[in-house]
Amino acid sequence: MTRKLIAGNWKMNGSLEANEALLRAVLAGLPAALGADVAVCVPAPYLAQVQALCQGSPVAWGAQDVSAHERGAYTGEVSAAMLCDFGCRYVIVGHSERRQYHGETDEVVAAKAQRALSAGLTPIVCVGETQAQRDAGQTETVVQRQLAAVLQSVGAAAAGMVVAYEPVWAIGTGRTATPEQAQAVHALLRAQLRAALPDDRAVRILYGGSMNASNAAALLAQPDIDGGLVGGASLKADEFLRIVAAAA
Ligand code: G2H
Repeated sequence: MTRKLIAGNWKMNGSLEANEALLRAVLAGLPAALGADVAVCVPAPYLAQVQALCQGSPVAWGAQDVSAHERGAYTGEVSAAMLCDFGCRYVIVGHSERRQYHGETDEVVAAKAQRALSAGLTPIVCVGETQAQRDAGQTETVVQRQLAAVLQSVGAAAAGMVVAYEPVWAIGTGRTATPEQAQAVHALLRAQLRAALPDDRAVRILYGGSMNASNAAALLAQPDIDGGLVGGASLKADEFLRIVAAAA
């Protein structure tokens, strides 16, 4: 069975003081024999702090975005090499909040995934449909188009990435996809990966969207759900630890 990955997405939350308290509580609460991979994706200014706190622990860390460019005159951007300098293993790309508020297209997301893979990072590539798209019966078309853009751009290197299915209507709303709804989309994505890669199980497919301690076990029990990308619930140590326990 694929080892599951539980990745926290702190979004634009935190402070030096709050991060330290949160991470110390998470590190203290993890079991010695951890049965899942755990990571936190944090705001870029806190990478050095998180690296110092998590180095040598079972918790990996990463960022929430990366530039599509290698270096140069791109004010405000953070390059993949810079993330590597701070020990990042993961970087989220194409989160719906980036697509929605920053106009990231499938092509931009693919370029970011490519840049991350070239630098040795594991991109967590997010796909997902809006409520209007779901209502219009376009879920399949939308998520497959979003994933296809990345697969076409990165080719066989896609084996080094993680995919996250995050239905936009379930993000931060408290409205989770049912395990069956999520599984149906994960199975589609799995089939698409299977057609593109020799070992489709090499790519973990996470579910994201109001995952919490109460719904995690049922979601993670689905055959094609390989973990979770956890937003709000990753900001509470106890809640996050219970999600990790459900995955282990
Ligand atoms: C979806 C998720 C984390 P939340 O964005 O990426 O956030 O769990 O708060 O819905």
